[in-house]
Amino acid sequence: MEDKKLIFSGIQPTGTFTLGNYIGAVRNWGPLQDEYNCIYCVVDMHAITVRQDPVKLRQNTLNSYALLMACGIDVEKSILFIQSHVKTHAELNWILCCNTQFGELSRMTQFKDKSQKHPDDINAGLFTYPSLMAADILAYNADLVPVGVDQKQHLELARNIAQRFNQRYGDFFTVPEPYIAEIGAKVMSLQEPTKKMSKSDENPNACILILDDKDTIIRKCKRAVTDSEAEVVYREGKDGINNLMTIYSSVTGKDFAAIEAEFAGKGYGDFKIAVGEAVADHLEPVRSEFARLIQDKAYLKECYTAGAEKALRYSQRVLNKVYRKVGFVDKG
Ligand code: ATP
Ligand code: LTN
Repeated sequence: MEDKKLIFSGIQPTGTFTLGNYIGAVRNWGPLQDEYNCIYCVVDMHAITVRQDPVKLRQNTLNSYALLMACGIDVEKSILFIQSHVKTHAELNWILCCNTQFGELSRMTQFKDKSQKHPDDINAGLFTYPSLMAADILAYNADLVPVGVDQKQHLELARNIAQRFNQRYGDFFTVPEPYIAEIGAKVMSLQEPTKKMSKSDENPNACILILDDKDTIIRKCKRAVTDSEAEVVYREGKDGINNLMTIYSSVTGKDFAAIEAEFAGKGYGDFKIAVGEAVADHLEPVRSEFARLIQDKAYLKECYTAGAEKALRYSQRVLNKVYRKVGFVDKG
């Protein structure tokens, strides 16, 4: 276990995962398990930086945990847990907040976007969200963080926080690297293909959810906004088609040249149906595995309890050293 590099990533339980979450992040997490030591987390503490209905949050958190398993995370190989079960994250967050600058947090585009979306609740947690994310990662001294491209700025800040701490208190934290897929790091909205596909989009046709049934997926693909041409080619300015080609490529493994050849002389209608079918077929095993897992609440509880214990053991050792470094008195 010791020589392999360590991977950490997390996902918010703010709803069912979209195809964007899946292609950009979660689907890559399973295959990493053999090469790396992996720690994955459902970040419920991050989710409450925007208002959540408590009943739904609990349900979404359990669903997200089961979904991660259904997407290929094996609890025998990886540590999989729920963030609020492991107190070291909040404790390290405080130390890191004291090493994060107001100016740095003010520049975060996610903070600006979410403040604009929820002008009546620009809370301190939303502002310090990136410090908690840094705590998630640094509590395990992770080397690599697999995320979609939208999280790059947060990761850059986590690196700055780690470097600043190391300068102030002596080398300690590993400075984490982002790990971003070449294709599909930013899946776009089906309705506004210049915007990222997001769980919290109000237009249900804008995103494919990974638990959507086949008909729904095909219907959403058919309605996807494209352009007024009729050529399935990957080219600047064809945002809608580029996005559908990216999706199709991600689920079939075909490259853009092969896709262009396959649909030469055919219209967008045929292409959209093919994309919908390929996505639905690809997601079918995830859907059925999720349906099986979510029935067995006792088993899920066993898994997340064991995951939290392992995560705590690991991160407590790191936190103890941090406390010593900053000058807190040993509890003994
Ligand atoms: P919300 O809409 O609630 O802000 P979200 O859909 O952006 O949520 P997160 O939980 O914030 O999802 O992100 C989980 C992971 O999925 C992150 O690694 C993020 O980079 C990735 N991700 C999210 N949306 C996309 C997308 N459209 N394309 C590629 N990756 C994405
Ligand atoms: N901010 C991330 C979720 C997240 C995360 C993390 C990702 C919280 N903590 C640690 C990687 C590593 C997002 O996806 N919005």
